[in-house]
Amino acid sequence: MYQNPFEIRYSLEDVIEKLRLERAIGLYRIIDPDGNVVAEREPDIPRDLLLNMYTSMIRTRILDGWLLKLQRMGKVALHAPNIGEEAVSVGATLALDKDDWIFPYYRNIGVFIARGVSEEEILDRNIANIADPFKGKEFTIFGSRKHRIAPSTVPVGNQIPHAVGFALGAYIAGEKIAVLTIFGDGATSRGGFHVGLNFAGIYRLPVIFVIQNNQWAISVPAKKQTGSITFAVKGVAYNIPGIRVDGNDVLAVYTASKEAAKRARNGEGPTLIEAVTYRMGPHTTADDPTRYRSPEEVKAMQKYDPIARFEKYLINRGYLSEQELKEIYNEWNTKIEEIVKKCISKPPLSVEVIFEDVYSQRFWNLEEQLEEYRESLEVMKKLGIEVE
Ligand SMILES: Cc1ncc(C[n+]2csc(CCOP(=O)(O)OP(=O)(O)O)c2C)c(N)n1
Repeated sequence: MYQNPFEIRYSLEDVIEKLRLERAIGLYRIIDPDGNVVAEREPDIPRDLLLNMYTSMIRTRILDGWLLKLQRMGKVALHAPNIGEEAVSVGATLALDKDDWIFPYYRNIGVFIARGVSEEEILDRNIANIADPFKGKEFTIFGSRKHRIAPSTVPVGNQIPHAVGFALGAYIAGEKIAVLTIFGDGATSRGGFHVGLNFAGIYRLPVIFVIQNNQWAISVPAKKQTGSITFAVKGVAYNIPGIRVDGNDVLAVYTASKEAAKRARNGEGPTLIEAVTYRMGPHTTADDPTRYRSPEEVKAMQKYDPIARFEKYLINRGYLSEQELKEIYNEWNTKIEEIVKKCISKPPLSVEVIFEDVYSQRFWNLEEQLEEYRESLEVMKKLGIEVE
C-alpha cells in the first residue's frame, strides 16, 4: 500500500522494539569466562548436543593445529588459523536444521566438522593430494553439496550476496530453509555486505548473517573498520534486527543462531549476528602479527578461550569430569594424528591437473602449453632436477 512519505512517523520506542536495538549494542552471553551461567535463562540443550558442541570444537582445534604444522612442513600451501574462534563456526552450524545451507569463509573449519565432513576429506583438500575433491584448486575453495555447504570464496565477502541470492531462489522454490553466511569484520566494508543486507531486508529473506568479529582484518583493527558503535547495529538501517553476542561462548552463539533460524523459517526475515571473538593466531601462515599488535593484547584475550570456558561449564554442571574431558581430547588427538599420517602418504596430484577443468574441451593453445610443459619435464629429468 502506498504511504504518504510526509506523514510517516516512527517513535523511538517503535524502532527500539522493532529492531531490538538494545540487543545490537550490548553483549549477549550465557556463560562467562569462568564457566558460570550469567544469562537469565539457561537454554535447555540436550546432553548429546552439548557433547557434540564440545567434540566439534576440539576436533576443529586439533585439525587447525595440524594444518599449521603441515604448512610449516611444506605439505600445505597456506592456512588461515581458526584457534580461538571455534565457538562461532560450531555454535552457528549446530543451530541449523540439516536442510539449511551454509555459505562460510576460509576461517570456518568448525562449520565443516559440525556438519559431518570428515577430517580426512578436509586434509586431502588442504594437502592437495590425489584424493583432493577440488584437484588442487585455490586454498580456501571448499564446499560440499552433500553437506549443504557452498564453496568458500577467496575475495573477501563475496559469499554474502551469494547467500542472499540463494535464499531468494529457495524462497521462490517454496523451500522453507534458512541460509547462514559467515564472514569477518573486514567483509563489512565491502559493497557485497551492504548490497546483501539491503536486498535481504527489503524482501525479508531467510538469511542469517554472522559477522565473525575477530578484531583484526589482517593488520586493520576493528575500530578502523567502522565508525558504527558496534557491527550489529548496522542491521538497523536495513530493517534487520542485530544482536551482538559473545562469540567465544558457544551457547550464546548457538541460542542466537537458533532464534535467527526460527525467524527465517517463519518468514520473519533476516537477522544480523555480530559474534565478538578474537584471532589468537596470525591472519594466515603468510602473516606476522607481531608487526602490528602487542603480545600483551594477545595474552589478555587468552582468558576468553571458548574451549576452556565451555570445559569449565561442562564440569560445573556435572556433565563431564575433568578426567573424561581429557580422555575425549586424547582420543581425538590420536585419531587425527593417524588421519594426518594417512593423508600425507597419499600420492600427490599430477601437475597436469592445471590443464583440466578449465574449459569443457581443451583448446589448441592449452594443448601446446601442455606439450611444452611435458618437454620441460624431460629436460629437468635429464638435468637431474626432481619434480614432484
Ligand atoms: C576483495 C578482496 N580484497 C582483499 C583481499 C585480501 N584479504 C584477504 S583476507 C583479508 C582480511 C579479511 O578480514 P576479515 O574479513 O575481518 O576476516 P578475517 O580474515 O579477519 O577472519 C584481506 C584484506 C581479498 N582476499 N579480497
